[in-house]
Amino acid sequence: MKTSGTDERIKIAVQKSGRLTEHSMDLLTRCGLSYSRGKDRLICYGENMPIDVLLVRDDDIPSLVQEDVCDLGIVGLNIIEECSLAMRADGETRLFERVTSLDFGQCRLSFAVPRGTPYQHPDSLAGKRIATSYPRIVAAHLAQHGLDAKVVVFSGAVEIAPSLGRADMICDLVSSGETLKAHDLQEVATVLESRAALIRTPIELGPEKLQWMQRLLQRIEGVLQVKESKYIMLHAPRAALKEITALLPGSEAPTIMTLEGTEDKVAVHAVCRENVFWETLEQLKEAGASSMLVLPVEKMLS
Ligand code: PRT
Ligand code: ZN
Repeated sequence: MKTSGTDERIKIAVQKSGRLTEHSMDLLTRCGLSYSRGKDRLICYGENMPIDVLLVRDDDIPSLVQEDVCDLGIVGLNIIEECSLAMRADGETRLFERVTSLDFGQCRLSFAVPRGTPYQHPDSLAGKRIATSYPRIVAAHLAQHGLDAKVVVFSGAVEIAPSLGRADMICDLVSSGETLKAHDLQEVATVLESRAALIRTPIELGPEKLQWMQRLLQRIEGVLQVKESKYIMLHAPRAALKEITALLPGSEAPTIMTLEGTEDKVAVHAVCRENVFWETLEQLKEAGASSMLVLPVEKMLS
């Protein structure tokens, strides 16, 4: 069995400069990683963990992870899907793995046509010239529907293809929809919902590296859980306990403590794995809760 190189430091590929950069570095910082930047500014050296960050173009991340230059990578599902299709077409049998989805980089890969063009999905795709930076995803979508169309590859500025007369429609990433609007295009169907994800090499890791990898993954899960979580403390009449605990969003087994000097009142402490909104507090109050406190959770390890 091939195991990852002799270097015992974990390498993570992160986008150098773009939409995912700040979120990716923030995630690693929240996992406790402190780092210094190399002179070439292409590598961040972990100071308190054997983890280094390679700053690269997002399109290169899957192959760096696939080829074991990096052990982990943070990249959008759109790139993961396009690269996986390319690697499979090249006959790769063991592909990099997707470890977990992250909570940033949300967008969708959608078809769009010039405003006012009649369109019925998917039949209207037949015979069209479709401009995209995701030729394999589009080709797979066409094949899935048994349709034939011409895929025109654009590496950027896909939205200008119809006005240049290079394509009848496009397939591109959309988040707010403003870019499509500015180019008089209309979104008609979504091919892929995307967000950033963590991927790992298909190569087995040596024991030391594996241990650090597991530690880091556990911390990442912790960071993801914490972002939405709140710690809630309140007083409740014992008789209303069932109703009150049912109102706590996403909480398992709250701690119930008797309040000194009272028979009928208890203190309830719970971690809520969803945000606690004012509406929830108002419902809790109506159910009899009082002295409610909602606190942010800083770290969590299950
Ligand atoms: O230089 P490098 O190759 O690393 O960067 P890049 O220019 O290829 O990528 P970048 O930074 O633009 O995006 C990185 C990743 O962010 C993408 O692969 C997606 O996973 C994710 N993402 C999230 C987006 C968007 N939202 C997004 N809106 N990537 C691109 N866009 C573009 C889209 O292509 C279109 O041009 O934004 C425009 C549409 O945005 P709206 O808000 O007007 O709809
Ligand atoms: Zn890119």
